[in-house]
Amino acid sequence: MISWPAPFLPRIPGTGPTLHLYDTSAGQVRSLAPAGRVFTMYVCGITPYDATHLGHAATYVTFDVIQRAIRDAGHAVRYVQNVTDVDDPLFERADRDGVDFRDLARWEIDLFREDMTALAVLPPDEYVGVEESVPMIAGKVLELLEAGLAYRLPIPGADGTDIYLDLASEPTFGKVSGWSREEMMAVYADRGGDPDRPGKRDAFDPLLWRGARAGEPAWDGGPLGPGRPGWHIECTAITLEHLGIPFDLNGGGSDLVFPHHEMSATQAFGLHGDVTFARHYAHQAMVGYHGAKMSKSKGNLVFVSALRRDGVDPMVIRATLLDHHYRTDWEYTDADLERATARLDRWRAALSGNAAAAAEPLVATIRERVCDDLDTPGALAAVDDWAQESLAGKGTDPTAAGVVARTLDALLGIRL
Ligand code: 5CA
Ligand code: ZN
Repeated sequence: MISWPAPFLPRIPGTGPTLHLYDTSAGQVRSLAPAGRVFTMYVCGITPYDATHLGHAATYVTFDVIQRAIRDAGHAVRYVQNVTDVDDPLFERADRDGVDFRDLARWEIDLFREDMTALAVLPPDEYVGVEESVPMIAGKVLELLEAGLAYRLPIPGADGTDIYLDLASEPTFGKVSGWSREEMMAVYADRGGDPDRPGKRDAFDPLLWRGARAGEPAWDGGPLGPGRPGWHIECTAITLEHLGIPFDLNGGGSDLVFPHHEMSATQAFGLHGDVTFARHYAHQAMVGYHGAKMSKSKGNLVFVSALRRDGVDPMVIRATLLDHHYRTDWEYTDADLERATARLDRWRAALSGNAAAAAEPLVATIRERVCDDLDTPGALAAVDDWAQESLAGKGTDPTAAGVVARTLDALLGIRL
């Protein structure tokens, strides 16, 4: 499917350093550069049954800053993102509202595109829906079945079968999260797993193909029978098809570490025989609101589109997100927006003076802060210092403002 328009990426003097980023799988900060000619990244996309909230926006802005840092270091980037437009929550919401699930998905994807455009997020090179990929994904499930790595289970009370991956045949299971089985079990059912399904060989075996049920949308699965893909196999298959493995960076919110990214990698081993799926895993911490993780199922949401409708400058939203380190959970309050609004006002004032403090040290500090595990709050604080100095009349450089404005745009995605 089409993604959204790419914002202009201004050129700035020099080249940035190598990005250092925490790798969830290694449990430490590691340098991140393309293993091949082009940096390859896959970030898990939305399930389009509701509008983009600040938690989603935090995730996509974080990976946007990563992409900008990789480009600033002189590398080309190839970026793939999926859309989970075939899944239970989408069908349930569509049923509740009496609309076709395809219409609901189309509206929400359109809104997401608008939000991403307003937030100046660089679009993926390939934006891939599940519905348009069902035959390809079904082909991968069939491969696993024919290789003896998956098994069928009868659907209780109906014809047909579901298909599960046999984790006993997957030696890499557990390597992405590094979690114990107890830690996995504590979240598995909440995150879409079905540990108690009778007949499963292992409680964690992931669903690869859900056979058709009455009242549920289903697609032709050829030898698999009618049905639809499970959640994790969609990201494995789309990655294999559109990016290839191993690839440089797999990302999403921290709620995807287990089971989603664990299973995505495990299934790829079964299909490709390569022990490495992604070379590096990064995860955005959870953004909360009113005491809980912002989530569509809980309904405690602050929508990007609602803020925009209320007249909030999308750059204020972006600056709010960047003022929180990506690895720290945080809770949104209205004070966040007020702080960011005042901050961008000061920056604009400093940028519109006749002379400002020198740009080069600030450009170097922003690069250094961003490349130190994405210390975006530190980068914003450095801009504050520069603005304060400039507004105090200490700067004498008439060209600095232009360089600083282009740097804020290129590295942080903040257009003023
Ligand atoms: N379609 C799947 C991924 S394949 C999915 O998780 N969709 S989602 O709509 O629920 O979330 C979209 C992205 O936002 C995911 O990367 C998810 O990890 C991230 N996300 C969801 N809620 C939050 C939150 N409260 N804070 C930060 N990131 C979040
Ligand atoms: Zn995914």
